[in-house]
Amino acid sequence: MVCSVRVCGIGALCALSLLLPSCMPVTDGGGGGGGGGGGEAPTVTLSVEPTSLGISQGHVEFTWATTNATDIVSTNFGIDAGPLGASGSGRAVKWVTIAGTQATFTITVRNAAGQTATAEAVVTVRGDAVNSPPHARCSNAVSSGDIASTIWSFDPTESWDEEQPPDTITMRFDWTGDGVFDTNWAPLAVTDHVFTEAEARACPPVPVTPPATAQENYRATVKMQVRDAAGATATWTQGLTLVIHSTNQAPEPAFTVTNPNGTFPNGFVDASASTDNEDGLGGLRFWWDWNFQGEDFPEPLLWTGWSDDPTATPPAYAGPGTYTILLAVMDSGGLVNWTTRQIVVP
Ligand SMILES: [Ca+2]
Ligand SMILES: [Ca+2]
Repeated sequence: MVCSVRVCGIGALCALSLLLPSCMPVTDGGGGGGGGGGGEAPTVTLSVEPTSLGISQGHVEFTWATTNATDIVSTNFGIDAGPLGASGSGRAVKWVTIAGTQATFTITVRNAAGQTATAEAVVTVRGDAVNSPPHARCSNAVSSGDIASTIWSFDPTESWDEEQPPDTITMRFDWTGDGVFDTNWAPLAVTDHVFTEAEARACPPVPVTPPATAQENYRATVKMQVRDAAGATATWTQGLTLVIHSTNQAPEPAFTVTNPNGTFPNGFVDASASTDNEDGLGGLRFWWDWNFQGEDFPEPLLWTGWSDDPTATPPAYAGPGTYTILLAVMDSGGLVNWTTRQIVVP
């Protein structure tokens, strides 16, 4: 009854679709009049992408989600009736032909007690012959793994195009997200990749906090581009964490406070005394918390604002008191260590 349960690959489109006629659940009192304790009434939502086609026929992608439903009773877009399976959701790309200016597609589901619910989605005809870019779809279940041994498997075979069949779509991959594609154009197919150390080190490091001192993490942004027969392209991306096991040691942070009893910001701090087994000072980055209050450090959301400059100027403090300054230092391998000092503001 409510259009709130959705399964969708693109969050923004999901949210948007709540406002569009493409997502129109319909209540259907259904055949479940009596129902001997058959549980809650079923719900179903249906959305379609795109919501308009240039001409009167083409591929569209249906996505549906249900609650309390056990079976699909019927659809008018070519999905067989039958059990929903465990997920209560699904998708299908179908070739549709629209008579007139729009078509309404429906799905009806039911629960074990026989109560039914129906949802609708509408596709209109724009009346232009503009080629639409393909829809990039790819799945990969592994988000983090070791270089040289983890096999990442990317499945782009659900990519599709509004005008042309999937076997006309080609794909290519950029493993590190540097904009240089590492594979040639090829037909859609499951593609495996094992990252090398060089590929990992070409990606931005991710902070790793001790005691995981024998590990370096890097963040790869994999890009898969698909191209339709007319040359239009679309791109899918996914961030992966690549792990290198190494002997890298965490840095040893140290800093001095000048004018510790003065009123900041007249003073400044200097972390130039920080050291690292593998990196010189120039290979280190610095992060400050000017008023550390014993939070559950480190908080990953706080890993922003890294500076290459070991010196900094604290802000003005609110009033007299004892404050704790925390310095975190990250080396070129992403290993982080930290230390604190107290200052007295009179
Ligand atoms: Ca196309
Ligand atoms: Ca190091």
